[in-house]
Amino acid sequence: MKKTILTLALSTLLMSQAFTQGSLSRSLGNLTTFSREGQRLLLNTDYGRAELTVYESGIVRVRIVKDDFRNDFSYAVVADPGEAGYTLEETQDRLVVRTDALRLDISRNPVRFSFYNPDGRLLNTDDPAFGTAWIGTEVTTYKQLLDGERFIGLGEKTGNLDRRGSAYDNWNTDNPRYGPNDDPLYVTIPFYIGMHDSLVYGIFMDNSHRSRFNFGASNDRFSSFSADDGEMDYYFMHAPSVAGILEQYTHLTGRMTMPPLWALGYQQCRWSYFPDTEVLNTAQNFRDRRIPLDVIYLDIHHMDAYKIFTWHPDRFSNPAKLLSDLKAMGIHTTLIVDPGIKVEKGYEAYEDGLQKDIFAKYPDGAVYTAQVWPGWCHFPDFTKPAAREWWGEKFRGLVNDGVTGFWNDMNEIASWGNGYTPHLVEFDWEGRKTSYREAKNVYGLLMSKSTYEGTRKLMNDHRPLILTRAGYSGLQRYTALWTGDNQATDEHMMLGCRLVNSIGLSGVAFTGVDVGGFSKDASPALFARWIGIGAFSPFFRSHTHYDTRQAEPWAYGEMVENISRNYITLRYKLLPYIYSCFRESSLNGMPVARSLAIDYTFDDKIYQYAYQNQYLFGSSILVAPVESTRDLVKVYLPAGEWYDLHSGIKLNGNNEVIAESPLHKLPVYVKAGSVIPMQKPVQSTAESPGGTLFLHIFYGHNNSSFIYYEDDGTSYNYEQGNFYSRRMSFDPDRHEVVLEKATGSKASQIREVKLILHGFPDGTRFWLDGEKLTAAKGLTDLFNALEPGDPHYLENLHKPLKTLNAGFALKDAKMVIKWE
Ligand code: NBV
Repeated sequence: MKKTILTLALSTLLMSQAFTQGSLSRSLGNLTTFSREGQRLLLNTDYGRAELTVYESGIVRVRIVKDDFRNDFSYAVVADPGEAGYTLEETQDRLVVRTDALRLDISRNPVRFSFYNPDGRLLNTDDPAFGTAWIGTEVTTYKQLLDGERFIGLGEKTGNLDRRGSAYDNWNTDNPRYGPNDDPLYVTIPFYIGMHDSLVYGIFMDNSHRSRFNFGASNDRFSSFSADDGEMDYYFMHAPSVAGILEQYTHLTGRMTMPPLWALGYQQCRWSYFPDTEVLNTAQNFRDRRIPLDVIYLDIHHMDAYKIFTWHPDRFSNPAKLLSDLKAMGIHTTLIVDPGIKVEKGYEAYEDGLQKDIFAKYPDGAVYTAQVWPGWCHFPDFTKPAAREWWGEKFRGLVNDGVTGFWNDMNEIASWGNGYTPHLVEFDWEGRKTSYREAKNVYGLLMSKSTYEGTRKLMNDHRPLILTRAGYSGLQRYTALWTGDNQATDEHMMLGCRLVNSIGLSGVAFTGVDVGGFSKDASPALFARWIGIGAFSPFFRSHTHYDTRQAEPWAYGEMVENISRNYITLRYKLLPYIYSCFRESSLNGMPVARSLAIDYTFDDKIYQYAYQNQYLFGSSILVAPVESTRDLVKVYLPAGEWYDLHSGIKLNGNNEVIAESPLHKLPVYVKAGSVIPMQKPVQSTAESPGGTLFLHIFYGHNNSSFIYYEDDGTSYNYEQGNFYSRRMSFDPDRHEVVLEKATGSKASQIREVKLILHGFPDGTRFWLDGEKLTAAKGLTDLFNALEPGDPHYLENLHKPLKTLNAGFALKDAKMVIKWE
């Protein structure tokens, strides 16, 4: 045994020497000197330098350069290092850094990093020969691949949930009609989570140059991450669970502010609804058909010659009137905004932008020009503070007209000629100056930031809906993200679930796809199925290309209209639950659509091809997406017990089940022991849901707790405590559901609570604070989402449910419901 270790150490040493002496690549070499400065440890090596910062006890930042460190600046990271204590031990062959949550070993000859948990179990270690190395300006960190190691995350990336065996490129790209394995797409989130041996860790490489992540593609030796230029700058995170890593990553890169409540309703889009009468007709159709709707989108045809911040004079001759008519119907309007500003004498944004010097330029001072929808355009340099201010202020007219949503498109930057932007175009980068090579991947992030900050201010601190196509780590602070130009195929619908889940694993909770598919015509079946899945997606919007068929929920015949109404209505009933999940995300970074890898990390089954698209919507609802062509599907129910939403039947977890999946029945399950708050259906969030909260309690053997949350839905006053929130927990041992004392300074809208009890044994009796609850007659299961819908659905629903109902007044003090 000893001999093997010795041989290994020797060969490592030889490898590292051969590497540094003869090859094109060069790594750090040996440690020469080091010093400790507060949270930082500075290392000088034969060929470079490293700076380690104990950011938090579970987070260490690693910076590595060949020459000197540059200004320490990031568009992604918003947290400063904390003051977590650590010890430094020096031995002959290594330095050892210890915090409460991890241990970092730094070998001296050569310098390599190995991370351990506090019990001394290996989390992650450099490839002994390569470590961090350069080929020209390209810098790469190589990590040893460990047995059974899996990788998840990296944001908007195609492929499998477990990314082992794949490699990816980060270079924000307008990739129209992308296929299910295409890469890169529109967004760069250079953050992933690795797991093995019941241990998890996260790595975020904060470098916006073109970068590559290799999870053991075509080799079984290392995983690696590299950037074309700049520093190796990565954050190593360790926590006991995936959720803990997400909390750490969103501590670093920020969390979302609460979106407006209306943005969680159903949203209708197409390229493009015009003229104004067509927009109103579409809206009226929703109301006439009793299909709930909160938002309608205006795509590029709303503009005059595609000039941003303008209205088409004939198609939209009185926009303020149109928007107020829509508002009166309870509908918000979202407008598309592209970054390209048309080069045209007399066009205000162009003249003013030139005069204020806000556009990106060539090194010789000429303004960069490329062609896109309006023809030749200039592009604001969003890395320049004055340009961001300028852009934000430009929305004044639109905000005055009543626009409340802003959809940032084409911000990769996309232009004709394959979106090719010459690398030499220069960007301000807060005064430091850089080229497009470094600025491209943050362009969408900063456009969204400018749009968010500008419109929020103009809307007197009411919440705008911001949506973007491109972005970089941290985008969740400003905007929702959709996955761009997908296709109307089953394959894409399933891919969309993986994309949304992966984006959720990367700090961005508010995300969704074009429901129905952007290019190609959806079949009626596909549209119906997709609406079902969309209802359980954080961002719920239908959208389609201009050359596709009519694509509103009623355009595919009566059956699809009914199914759509059913699922959209169910979405609205679930809003108290969904809104509470968004609040959770804004507090701790947990996504709303949760890959099963979050809660069932080491259950191999969830990574299988057949099950990898499944996810939890919030903490309690399991969704098993299925193609539109299948009436039966195999579903994997992870550990625990699960109620079939449709039949009410309780099933054992750790189990593969065959689920019926005709179009009106998306396989959806509720975790036993859950408490799910719901409301009565409404046609939009502008309509009051009344004062009754329907509290669904699903009997089970496990404890659970859920934090119910309300605020005014439109302002940021919740940041000053103006909200209403309370923990609701289920305890099967104590036979109790407890509504903890309410917190926050807002009064609840709820006057009365109705309990809808699922799966309690026959004859169970209930008490509220010692007083017996009587079962009210006539109230049926609120999951009955599908009232006016497909008759077959109704046949099957409820029958096996054991439902007891009782209503009682809500008070803010602690309330205890007991059963026997
Ligand atoms: O603005 C038109 C489209 C839009 O509908 C779509 O959602 C974006 O992803 N936009 C792309 C430009 C079209 C390029 C072909």
